[in-house]
Amino acid sequence: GEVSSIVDGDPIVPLPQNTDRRWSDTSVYARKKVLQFWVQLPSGNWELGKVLSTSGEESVVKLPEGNVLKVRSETLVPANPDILDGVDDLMQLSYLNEPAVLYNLEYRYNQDMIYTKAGPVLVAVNPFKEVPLYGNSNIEAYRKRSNESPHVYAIADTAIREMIRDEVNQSIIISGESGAGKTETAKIAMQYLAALGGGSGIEYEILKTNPILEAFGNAKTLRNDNSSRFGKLIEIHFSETGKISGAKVQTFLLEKSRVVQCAEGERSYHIFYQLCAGASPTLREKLNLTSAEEYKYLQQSNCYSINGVDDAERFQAVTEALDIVHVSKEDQESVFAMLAAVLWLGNVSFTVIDNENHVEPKEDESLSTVAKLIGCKINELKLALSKRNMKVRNDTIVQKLTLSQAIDARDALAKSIYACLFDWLVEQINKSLAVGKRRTGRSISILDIYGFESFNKNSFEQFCINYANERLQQHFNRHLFKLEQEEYIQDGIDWTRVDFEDNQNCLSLFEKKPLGLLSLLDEESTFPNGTDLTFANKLKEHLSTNSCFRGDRGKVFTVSHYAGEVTYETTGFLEKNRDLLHSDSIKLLSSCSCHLPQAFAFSMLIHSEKPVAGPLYKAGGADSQRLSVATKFKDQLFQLMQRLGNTTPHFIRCIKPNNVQSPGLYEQGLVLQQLRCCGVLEVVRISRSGFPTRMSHQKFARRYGFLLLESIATKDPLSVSVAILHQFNILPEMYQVGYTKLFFRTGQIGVLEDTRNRTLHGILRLQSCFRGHQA
Ligand code: AOV
Ligand code: MG
Repeated sequence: GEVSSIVDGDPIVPLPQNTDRRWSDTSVYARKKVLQFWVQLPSGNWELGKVLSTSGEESVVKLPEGNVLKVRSETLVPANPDILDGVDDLMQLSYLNEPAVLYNLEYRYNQDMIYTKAGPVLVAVNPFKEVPLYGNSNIEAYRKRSNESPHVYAIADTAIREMIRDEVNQSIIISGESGAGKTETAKIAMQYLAALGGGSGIEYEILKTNPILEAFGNAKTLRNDNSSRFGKLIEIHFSETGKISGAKVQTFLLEKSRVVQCAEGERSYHIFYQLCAGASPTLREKLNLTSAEEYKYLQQSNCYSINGVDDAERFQAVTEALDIVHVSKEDQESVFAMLAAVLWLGNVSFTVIDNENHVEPKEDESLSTVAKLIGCKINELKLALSKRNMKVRNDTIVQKLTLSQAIDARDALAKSIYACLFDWLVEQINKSLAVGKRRTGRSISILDIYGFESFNKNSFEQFCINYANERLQQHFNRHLFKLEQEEYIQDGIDWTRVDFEDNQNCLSLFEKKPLGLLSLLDEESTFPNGTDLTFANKLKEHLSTNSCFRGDRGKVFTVSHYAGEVTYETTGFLEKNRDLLHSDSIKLLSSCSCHLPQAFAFSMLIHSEKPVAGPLYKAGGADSQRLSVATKFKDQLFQLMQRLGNTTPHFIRCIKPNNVQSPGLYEQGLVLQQLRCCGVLEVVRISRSGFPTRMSHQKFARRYGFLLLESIATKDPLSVSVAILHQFNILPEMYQVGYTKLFFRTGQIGVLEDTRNRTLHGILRLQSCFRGHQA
């Protein structure tokens, strides 16, 4: 375009494959007249500087505040001319280097332009404040295409158009670190789709799934006051006329452990605090509810409120949302009863009854309230929390529980009730949103999965979350890099291969059988004598040859993820992976008089891998047959990848500009690290130097053939295509003709589309004139 011609010569920085110096090679520019350079200060931040003099290998540069600095010439990175400040697609930058990209995003960010394109990918920088970019008038502007600046709305709009045009399902895949803005972005995309309307208020219902799922599945963490503790895929279905016809929510691996324990300064799931703060006096009495501060499960993190959030108000919003997705008032009350039961379970304490440390639950208010809320006899609850039926050969023996076993049994019950409740709610939501029988249309799926996590202490949850992120990263890589290049090569296009960082090695580390992280975890989980330490030792014994793995001392190992190294501590891995709920507890739930516990027990049983032989609730035995948590998660993930594989993906990369959730603060180092690990820069480079738009000869001929002014002798699609290209004077360097497809540089097809649309409108107008004339 006009701007890029301002700087002469080859605009693309050649990328040496060796990573660290990739952007610092300035040899190409040494000969050129670049006015400004980026200078890296000792802090790591980049600043614009003017070169005053160069002698030998050193240059003297002047910084904006007047400071003069002597630096090694080769560390100077050329800066773009001012006219390119804040371009809305990084592809337009003449000098595409790290500081230039950082500066461009920051420049836009400071003006509340939080969205920027990076070729085909949308980059969203979290503003941590309200920005005037949303709402109906903005939606309208994107629908009419009168606003073309990068936006989630624009992505959603493209997805709709491509769904209709290509008759292919679409997906919007949102990724980024914890707190980067994925969930908000997903909601913004849903808003746009919902604005298309449906009928019978289905679109409104779809939007209302958000407050429900967030109340039950989000919590305050140290990174994010509203952190999603589950992954979510929402599939929105459209009728043939492009109206919303229904939706389906799928969730992934809810972090159950949070129900019974969470770290200082974090909170358990929002709904607990909302219930305690917002329940009506009648409900409080029914559930024997007290304040959040009275519950042990909520006490341990010593954090009850979130700045700027009114839990009582949120509770009203959640109940209204439940009304809208048709959860009856009775069912809602049962849901709240389950929540109260979980809270009261946490308060159940034990007394030691003999000198072998065997215990019994204290018969107090907590115990009796739990029994009342789930609908069982106090004695049955007592038994389930203090004894275990074990099957030894053909006999059943009763084993008394020690204090720590009893606490585990209690916590396992609380976690299971909560997790089942969550699943049950998702099921109700899905029933309410169900697509009618005449399901003929297409769908757009929005994926909002927990971001890559790396804490000081990383456990099983981070292990699973980061594994999922590796899978998604591969999907991204595959799609944007591999497919891109393979397609050029297959179609006989001249293309110089670009290497990119593949994460297959890390994925193999997780998935290889029998010697991979997941297999070894499952194996150790089934050994009666397996412990977190024997597990760690096994990993070291078998995996040390993989370059992504490092065994550290004791129960610690480190994985080199695409986004950085994470050190995991195996404490609790086996237990969380086994996720045993003893059959006595299942039996207890199944015998309850309330319908939710019964439903939970039922779903736990049918989700066991093999049906339990003999009497339905045979004591003992059944536990070992359940699929491990990691394996279930892996299966879900594979299904997800398969589903996504059949869609046209649209990627949104969310960036967190600071770690303190505050507006206006843009930390270069933090942003850079995220840009690097999600491959945004490589994408831009490939896209710009390549031919990102492509269309088969047939399709091209069909779509634009009618625009030909002169008819040509042959109907052969290739010849028609070439004739069209000539008629529109498309410059030869702007396209390539492959064996099966045409490849275009960015923006080229837009010109043709505009002409096509104008012509079509002209024809329609003529037709309606004609009809009017006839009438
Ligand atoms: P996440 O989904 O990526 O984290 P969220 O979407 O929850 O992150 O965003 C975190 C917070 O950033 C939100 O609660 C908002 O306060 C703010 N925010 C994000 N996007 C916007 C926006 N477009 N406009 C205004 N504020 C925004 V996690 O689920 O923790 O991985 O697990
Ligand atoms: Mg989230």
